[in-house]
Amino acid sequence: MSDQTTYPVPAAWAKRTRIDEAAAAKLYGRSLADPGTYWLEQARRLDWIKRPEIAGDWSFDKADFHIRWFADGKLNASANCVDRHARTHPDRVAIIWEPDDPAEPPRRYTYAQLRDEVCRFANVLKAAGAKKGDRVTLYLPMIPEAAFALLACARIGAIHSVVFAGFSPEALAGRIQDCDSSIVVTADEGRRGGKRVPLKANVDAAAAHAPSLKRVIVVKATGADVPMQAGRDDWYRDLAEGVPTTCTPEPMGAEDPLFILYTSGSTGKPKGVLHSTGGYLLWAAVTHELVFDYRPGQVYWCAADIGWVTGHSYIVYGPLANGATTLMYEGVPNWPDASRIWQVVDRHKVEILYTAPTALRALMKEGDGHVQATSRASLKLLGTVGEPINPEAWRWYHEIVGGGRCPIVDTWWQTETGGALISPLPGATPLKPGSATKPLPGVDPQIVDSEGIVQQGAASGNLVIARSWPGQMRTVWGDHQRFFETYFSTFPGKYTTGDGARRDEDGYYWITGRVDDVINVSGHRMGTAEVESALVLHPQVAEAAVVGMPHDVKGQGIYAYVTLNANETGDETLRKALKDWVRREIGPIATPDAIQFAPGLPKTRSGKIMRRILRKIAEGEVDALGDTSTLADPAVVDDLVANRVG
Ligand code: 6R9
Repeated sequence: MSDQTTYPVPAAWAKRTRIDEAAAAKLYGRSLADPGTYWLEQARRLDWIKRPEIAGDWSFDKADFHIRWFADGKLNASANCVDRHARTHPDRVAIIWEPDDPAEPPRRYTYAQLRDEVCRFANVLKAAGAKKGDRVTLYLPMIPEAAFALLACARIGAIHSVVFAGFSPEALAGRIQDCDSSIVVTADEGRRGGKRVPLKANVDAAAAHAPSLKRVIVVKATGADVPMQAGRDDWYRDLAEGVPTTCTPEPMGAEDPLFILYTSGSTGKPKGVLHSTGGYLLWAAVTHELVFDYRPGQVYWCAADIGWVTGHSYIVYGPLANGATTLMYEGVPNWPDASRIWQVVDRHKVEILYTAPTALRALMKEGDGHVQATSRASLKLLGTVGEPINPEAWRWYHEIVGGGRCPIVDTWWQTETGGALISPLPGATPLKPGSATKPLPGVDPQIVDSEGIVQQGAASGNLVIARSWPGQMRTVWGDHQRFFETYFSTFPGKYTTGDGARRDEDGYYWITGRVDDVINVSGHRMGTAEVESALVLHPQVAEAAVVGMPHDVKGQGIYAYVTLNANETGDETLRKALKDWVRREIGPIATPDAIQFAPGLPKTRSGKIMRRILRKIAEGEVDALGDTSTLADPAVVDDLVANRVG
């Protein structure tokens, strides 16, 4: 798994870097030795309405559990991402938008134009009744309006909750209801890889299960004919007509919520991860500059979707807070063909590219020709996020894509962390393929064993973070108890990441994957319980157990064991019906890759499913099932092994 080759900082980078290895070590040391001074100093990069005088104020202990950063400060996130740059550099391009179809022209928005668009959108939301603290759900494709809508919410102090446009009406309805949101912003349709996604129709279907929903604002994206419900639905274009392009930013406390983003956990119901205004924005901005060594004028492209945290922090908030030129791409990496990413790089002279290992593996399979047909001479730095990158994909990215001259920043983080926590600094950190390398300033990771004992030196175990950092999530929406229980009760006094990791003799971290019942499918988190709940809703299904299986493009695939009701038989037709069912219930990313019909599941005498065994079978490691003697009926295992799908 681990590649022992170390890649030194390339000479060209060593020459131009603002932070070399010694400086990085010093910065890191200072951030932990005197966090108060360090963070108040860092906070100066933001424009505050009232500058904070206190930095961190937190305790992870049960008795006094609280997390606050810059609590006496006041600011507005959209003013930081838009207005201050529109004042100093009105004509600098803020957003380059590359459409799905390469035959269409890209669009560009300067900071001055972005300010106008965000203000207009903010005024439309206000007129629709959105106020400070209200939740606004955004269910949008990757169009510029998605960025405007996020920033418009931030401007008026409304809390945005973005729901990935690939999620089903059921998933959307659950997320609208959970945060009691009355406004949804959507589009007629989305476009991805030449295909249409019926977003407005999905909202209509969701509305039946989401009584809190009162207003639907529809952006015209494809011009499709969609039914509009009088009194509930309006075209954004109509509402925006004649609306002023100025809107005073709402003064927000640093601890006021900026957004909610739902993510899968190890239990059935997705959690509404809540982020703060000040700490989150600062973390996104600081890490965007450090990790990507961002310099004004560079074209930077994070090829994620705004529906995921990576899109929030590294398409919108981080880069725009830094006055960057951020590229937003509507489509998919391999359409019309496997050259598209590299063509976009050439077209816009992208210098920094940030994408996911799964996309790289998919493109790698198509052969080097698609890459070599393009120049990519503009590229200076490459990044990855979402899952561990296998050394083979790392080397391909480095040699074939980057021509050996671009460092790769492998950034480890989570929806909960707000931004990168473990990552190389491109001008400072020698790289080891597959390792996210070292913690960023302010981040204090530890490896603990199952008892919570802190391991020193080279070690493996559970990855925890021993102190708070500004970008940390503040609560689970509507369930503060769940927040504490999920993240701070397993190893008291520490933030539990849910990931396993190894630290090598050089202090480099190697993330080994989730230690809980979460599967990482193409860099997206799927709770096994969520897929199981969807399966058992099917009238023919009695019971289901879902585990991860190795998948050469997705990283992990979804393997479902399904027990049918008595008198039902599992055949190909039902298998397909169940896959479609889950796809409809949750969304395409949750579609099982393999379904095995199982007359029984391996259970302990107390009725607990032994997932360890199911995982081994799904992985094909049928000779290493371990101790099965505690099972209520050890014979079920033989059947499972004999009928393995693979
Ligand atoms: C940003 C994001 C978080 C989980 C995380 C871990 C995995 C993310 C990684 C990585 C190894 C990396 N993960 N980045 N594993 N190396 N560079 O992906 O957030 O969707 O919440 O997923 O993804 O397992 O715990 P999120």
